[in-house]
Amino acid sequence: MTTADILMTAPMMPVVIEGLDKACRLHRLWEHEDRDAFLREVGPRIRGVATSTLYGRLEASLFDRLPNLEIVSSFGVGYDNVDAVEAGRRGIVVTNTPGVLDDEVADLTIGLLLATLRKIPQADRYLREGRWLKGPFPLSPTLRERKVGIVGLGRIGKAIARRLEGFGVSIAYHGRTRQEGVSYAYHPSLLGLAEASDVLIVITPGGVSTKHLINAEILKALGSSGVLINVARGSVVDEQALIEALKAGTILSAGLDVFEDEPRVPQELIEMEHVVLLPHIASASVHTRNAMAQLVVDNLVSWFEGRGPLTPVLETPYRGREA
Ligand code: NAP
Ligand code: 8YV
Repeated sequence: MTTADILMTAPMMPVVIEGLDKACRLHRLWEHEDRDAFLREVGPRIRGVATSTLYGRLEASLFDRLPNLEIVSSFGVGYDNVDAVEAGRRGIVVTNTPGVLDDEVADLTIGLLLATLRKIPQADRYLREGRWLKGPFPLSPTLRERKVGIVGLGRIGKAIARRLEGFGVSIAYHGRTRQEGVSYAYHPSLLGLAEASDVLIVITPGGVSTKHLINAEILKALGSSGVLINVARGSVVDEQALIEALKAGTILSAGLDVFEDEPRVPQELIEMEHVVLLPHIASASVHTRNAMAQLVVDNLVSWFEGRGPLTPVLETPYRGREA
């Protein structure tokens, strides 16, 4: 138990609430009608924030209200919900939840890829609607002999690639740097990877540096038998360009777990039969979400016990601190 005051901006999983209730003094911002007055009162005492990618962006203006803030512990490996550069400028550490979700997200990605190619949700609808009684489900495209390109061969990208090896497909990747210790073909240009692939799996971080990386030109290069799988962030794909490409047959189909304006999904995508759409569930099993939640707690506890953060993000590396 530490004496630290921690602010939670919106209700998180029970593992986080119960863990922080035990470990420190937890303040629940959402329970206060007059949040402004509440922040005026407790803001100067707050030393830690627990937040989640589920709640949209944690505005840097909140930092102004918390002058003694030391650490932001964010739920999710992606942390485009927190202005980590501004946090770093102010000496605030940001932590995320890497590693504990790699296998879950990779499993779901393979499931989404197969569902998209073999039209599994469409076939399920076909049976339920009684259409099988009138004739067999039409033959589908295949994963056989496909060339898969992974955009972002990081922790999760590598877990996806390892699974794909078992499917006997060719695997290549693009990122800003060549990865050590892998034998997959490296494409320094995304356009080059798209031209060489007929499946693109996108698993980069979100944020400004990857905004609309997948645009009309990349989709054209992927080609008319090409399939796009996006499990990264909606912002990485130009959604309007994707809709146009799907309508025009510039690419064959898409499997999407993430969207530009979640939870709103363009009606044009919803009405398309040749796409598979998921409500951002890649890490969403009880097992994995609990592991992520525990890491949110563990980062705060470790920090306030003077052991430093467990998983600080790149923009706020831990360089030790005064006891
Ligand atoms: P990671 O280990 O940091 O890997 C990210 C990879 O993306 C790196 O290989 C990096 O390589 C590459 N990358 C970064 N910026 C790039 C750019 N501008 N162009 C091309 N490649 C770029 O992260 P991770 O743990 O694998 O997670 C990746 C992302 O997946 C998260 O940030 C999150 O957005 C997303 N995600 C989504 C879900 C979901 O529920 N759908 C779940 C978990 C994660 P270089 O630095 O060499 O470019
Ligand atoms: C979660 C994610 O769905 O970790 C990420 O970056 O996108 C997912 O694991 C998300 O963090 C829920 O808050």
